[in-house]
Order: sequence, then C-alpha cells, then structure tokens
Amino acid sequence: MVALQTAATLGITRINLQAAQAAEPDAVDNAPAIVIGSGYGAAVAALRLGQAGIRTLVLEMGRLWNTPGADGKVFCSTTAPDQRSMWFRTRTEAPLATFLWLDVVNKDITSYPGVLDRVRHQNISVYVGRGVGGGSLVNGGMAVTPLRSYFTEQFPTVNATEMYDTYFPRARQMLGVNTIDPAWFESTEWYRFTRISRKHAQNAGLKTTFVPSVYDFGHMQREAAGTATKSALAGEVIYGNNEGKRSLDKTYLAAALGTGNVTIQTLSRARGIRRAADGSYVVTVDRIDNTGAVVETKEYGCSYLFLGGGSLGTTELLVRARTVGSLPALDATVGTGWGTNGNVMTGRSNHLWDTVGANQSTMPVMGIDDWANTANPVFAEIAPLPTGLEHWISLYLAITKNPERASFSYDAASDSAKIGWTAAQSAVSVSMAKKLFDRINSANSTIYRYDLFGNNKTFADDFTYHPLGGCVLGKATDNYGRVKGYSKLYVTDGSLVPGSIGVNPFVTITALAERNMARVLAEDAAP
Ligand code: FAE
Repeated sequence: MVALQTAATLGITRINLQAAQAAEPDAVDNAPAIVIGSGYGAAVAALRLGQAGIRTLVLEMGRLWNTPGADGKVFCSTTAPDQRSMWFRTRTEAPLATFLWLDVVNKDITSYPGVLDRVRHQNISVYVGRGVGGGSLVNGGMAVTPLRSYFTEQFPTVNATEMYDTYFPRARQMLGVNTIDPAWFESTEWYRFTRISRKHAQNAGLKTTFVPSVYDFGHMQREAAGTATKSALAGEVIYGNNEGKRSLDKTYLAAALGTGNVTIQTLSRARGIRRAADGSYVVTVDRIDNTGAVVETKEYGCSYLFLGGGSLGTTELLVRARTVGSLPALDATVGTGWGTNGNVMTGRSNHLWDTVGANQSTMPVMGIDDWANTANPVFAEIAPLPTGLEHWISLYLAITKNPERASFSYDAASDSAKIGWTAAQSAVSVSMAKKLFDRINSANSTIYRYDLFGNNKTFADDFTYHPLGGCVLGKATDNYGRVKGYSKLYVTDGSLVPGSIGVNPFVTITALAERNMARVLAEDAAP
C-alpha cells in the first residue's frame, strides 16, 4: 500500500532498470553531476538531481540485481548460498561462524560479484551491500527513526525540528516504511521467536518496542497464507530478498531513473578523484567484469561530484586522494570519527519449553529498548535465526552507546584505507551488551550460546553492520555535506554520521541526505 502511494506520488510505475541502464552507459564520459555509489545517500542525491533537471551519472561498483539465475530467482537464500551471495569469495563469510560448533553455516561458492561483502580490517569486519541499491539489497529492512534527544546530541548543528517535521517523514514515505499488524504478530508462528524474546526481556523489567520496516507486511501475510511467493518466510535476507522488500531499486532509484536525467552504470569502481584546471572533477573508474578483472580504466568528468560510496567507500576515496596529493586541501578530519554504531551480536539458550519455532521470518520487527538507561544505554534488535529447525536460540544485534571512534589511514601497498579500530574498542560494546543480557539471563535462568561465533565466544565483537562516520558532518564537511576545501564536492552517505546513532541507521542517512540535497540544490549554482 505504502509503495503504491509512493509510486503514485512520484507519478511513476515500476521502472525497468535494465532498459533504462541500457540506454546510455558507454556514451557518458562527462556529466554535469556524478554520484558515486547507489546506496541510501547516493539514491537521494540521484533522485533530487534528476528532478532538478540535472543530467546525472551514477557509478556503482556492484551489479544490477534483476536477472534470474538458473533457479529462476535473482537472489539466493541464506540456507543455500551460491555465487550470488558474496562479493568475490570462494566461501561465504556469514556473521554466524558455526551452529552447534559445526561448520555448517558457510558454504563453498564460485567467485563472482555477489551482493554482500565482508570488508576485513585488522580488528573489525564491516558488512556492506554491493549492487544497485547498496545496503538496501541485503539489510534487515528495519526502518527506525532515532530518538530526537540522541539525534540532537550527535548532530548539535542540525535543526532537529526541520528533521523531525520534514525530512524524517519524507524519508519514511519515500522508502515505503510500514508497520506489522499487531494482531497478526501476536498470532503468527513466524514471529514466535520474537514473542519469546519479548517475554524474557519483560521478565527482566525491560521495555520492548515494535520497529517499522521497509518489508511489505501485506506481502508477508500473503506469504504466510500461501498466496504469495515466500521470501522473508523463505530464509531470504542477507544475500537479498526476491519479494516483498522495498529496496532502493524499487523506490528512490526507480524514481531517479523515471526523471529521464539519471543513468546508472554498474561494475564501475571509482578509484581516484582529482580536480581539473577549470575546477571540474575527474573521476578515475575501473570497470570490472564478473571475474573481478579490470576490463577498462576510464576517466569521467563532472562539475558536481557527490560521494555516496558509504562510510567505507567514500572515506577511502577521500583519504586516498588526500594522501596521494590529488585533493591535497582536504581537511585533517577526513578519515576520522568512525564507529560501529556499538554493534555486537549475541545468542541465548532457552529452556526446552520456550520454543522459538522452526519457522522464522527473516525481518526483525521488535527491539529491546533500554536506551533511556543512562548507566548503560542499549537498543537490541531481536534477530531471527531461520534454520527450518527448532533450535531454542534467541539471537540479538545490540546497538550500544559506545563512545569509541577510529581513524582511517592510507596503505600504499594495498592502495586501500585501513581502519585503526582495536579489539579494546569492541570490548566496550561487549561489556555494555553483556550487562543487558546478563540481566535477561538472570531473570529467566538461561545462559549464553557458545557455539555460534567461533572459539566458544558468546559475543560476536568482530563485525559491524552499521559502519558510520569517516567524513563527519560539520567537521570534514560543512553543515550540509559540502566537503571542506573543495567547492561542488559533496558527501551524501553514512560517513556523515559521527560513529553512532543509537538505532539502525538507514532512515537517518536518507533523511540527512534529503536535508542536505534540498539546501545544496537551492544554494549552489546549477550546472
Ligand atoms: P551503502 O548503502 O553502503 O551504499 C554504498 C554503495 O556504494 C554500495 O552499493 C557500494 O557498492 C558502492 N560503492 C562503494 N565504494 C564505491 C566506489 N569506489 N565506486 C563505486 N561504487 C562504490 O551506503 N540498517 C538499517 O537501518 N536497518 C537494518 O535493518 C539494517 N540491517 C542491515 C543488515 C546487514 C546485513 C547490513 C550489511 C547492513 C544493515 N543495515 C541496516 C545498515 C544499512 O544497510 C547501511 O547503514 C546503509 O546501507 C548505508 O547507506 P549508505 O548510503 O551510507
């Protein structure tokens, strides 16, 4: 319903991305505006530029995900991953290492530009989406607006009234955010795992709250009723959803292409940025094939350059440009203020009578909200673990108020940026999450699971789904994402968020990009 309203508001129906993409790619060597990446921030930039009548080229390193494989599906499921699952790997690298200490989670696959990447830094791995739609292709769809007080704490220079009255509602509407029918939630077998975790939280005196989603709950109910093809109810999530998910290719990017001014070029990885004598930008791009080989290196020129490669992608481009001297005037704060949004995962073992159900929806709909506890602020998503078997496990992704931040440095040998995050910085998140889950275990006489994360670890402290920061708003950029030291160069993604936002971040990233684009288009001269 929301999707239809969104489409109607925009005056579009579903756009055939492939047809639109085929129209131009090789022809565009210069465009007035270039957007790097096609995740949340990039998609907002592309749409608003296109609507303003500005011809815009989007460069995305991943694939366009619209072609069915031999099984008739575009994406593979988490339980039967194949080459489509991960970005140039020969074995999947899922967040859960093992199950019952058995190496049954990860599978050998053929190397291919798959949809999920795990970018390994020394003490932290960062999961990111690859493809047209970025993280929206692989994420859990939780569409959470941050607590206003914490948003203000993190963004003291941003007008919160404007954000909460205009830009958050705009982002939610455009993304197609909807909420689960509480009556269905209470009765369906697919959310028994959530109800059990809610009961255990409540036994510990903790508050739970429903969280909205961009997964179409009408579709999900039809999946349950057997009248729609199963996706969320068929183990599909981190390697993509074939049905029901309103990923960016169906919302912002479809609308952007619908303006007729936007072209998306895939398998195109931006590597270098420099400024030409006339003040325009030149982007060096490696075009890759399905083996990852660079088939062409090409330069693209533009007057206005928007960086939407995500916290890792954008920060790497700028840190590299500053270090190699192609954008030497970048501020010293570029590459700083990076954090994990305090992410840490854990699992609890339930009593035999507290079954979580063999059938679990992959879309989380509830969180344990203890953010108001100033001594130990935590928001913990109740996460699914869909295996098709009863396993008595309650799984969580906790977001803790970890104040630790790290910086990027450029490593010439690998031509990449490295994050200087330490194990001690992850330990801060673990200790906060542990305080919350110790309370829950103690109230329910339950224990942690030791079999899920390798080395008998009870907390997965070595990865994040929520990389944030690196080019923080008001530090590396002005108050609207304009990069300090360079006019007409903009950051429009999660790198603007200072390391933590207290909830799942894509609604904030989208709303902030909407706010910044409104200002930039009003104030900066049109190309
Ligand atoms: P992002 O969506 O990461 O997009 C960046 C894009 O740029 C990608 O498509 C890259 O391939 C591309 N790119 C990067 N570098 C280059 C380059 N040099 N040249 C060309 N292209 C490039 O950026 N958040 C929520 O709010 N709710 C959730 O339920 C949730 N669940 C998640 C589950 C998983 C498994 C993961 C991985 C993330 C989850 N997130 C969730 C996080 C969310 O997806 C993430 O914050 C946003 O996607 C970040 O948006 P950006 O616009 O910053």
